[in-house]
Amino acid sequence: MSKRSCIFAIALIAGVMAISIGGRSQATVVVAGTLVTLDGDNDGFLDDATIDRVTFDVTAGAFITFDILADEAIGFDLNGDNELTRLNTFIRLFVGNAPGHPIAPDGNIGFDDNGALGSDGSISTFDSILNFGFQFAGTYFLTIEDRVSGFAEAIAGIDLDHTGLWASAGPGFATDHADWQLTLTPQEGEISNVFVTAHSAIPEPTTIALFALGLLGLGAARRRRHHHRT
Ligand SMILES: [Ca+2]
Ligand SMILES: [Ca+2]
Ligand SMILES: [Ca+2]
Ligand SMILES: [Ca+2]
Repeated sequence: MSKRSCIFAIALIAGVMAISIGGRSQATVVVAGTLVTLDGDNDGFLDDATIDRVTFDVTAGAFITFDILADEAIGFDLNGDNELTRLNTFIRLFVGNAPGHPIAPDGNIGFDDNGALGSDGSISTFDSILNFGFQFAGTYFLTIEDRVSGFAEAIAGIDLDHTGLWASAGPGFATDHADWQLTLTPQEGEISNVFVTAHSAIPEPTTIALFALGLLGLGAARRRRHHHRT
């Protein structure tokens, strides 16, 4: 390669890099939480488990990687809290409020159970990972549960027939709770307003979840009315 074409090639590569870096306009976000066992259906048994929710906003065209770090299966304290917990995550992606999206609010648009380890230090393929391209800007949410609960349970935030891994994790592992960490990496576009809704401190999750859903419905009705007026 001549000196001139070599310089041209370097300039071309630099230009491409600048474009791809320019597309990554938002930094990675890391959030964490803890699922707990409880008696959610009041049958006298602590055989139910909470399901956490991570809510966020994205720009149109955003492409996000959702990478879970949870299962401390082989004795590594991955999150550095001096205890070992096991969670066999299942994640679901829902539409929150994304105007123009063909799927209704609370509609499920993606999920993952076990997959690649990702780049977050996972040591177990029980950890979930999901890559998703968002055509419509708006608010979405991801639910994090142990194994697979019902669709409605993911929305309500509690698994009423929990058969999860952590309860039988074995000596040295916690049996009443399990920790998770989620890394949200925008490969394209932006992600913002990331927050976790934990159901662990709610005394009667089902009632309050129904109440919250009612409020959401009321809010949606108000928005619809307001929309008609304008
Ligand atoms: Ca129960
Ligand atoms: Ca991972
Ligand atoms: Ca730990
Ligand atoms: Ca899993």
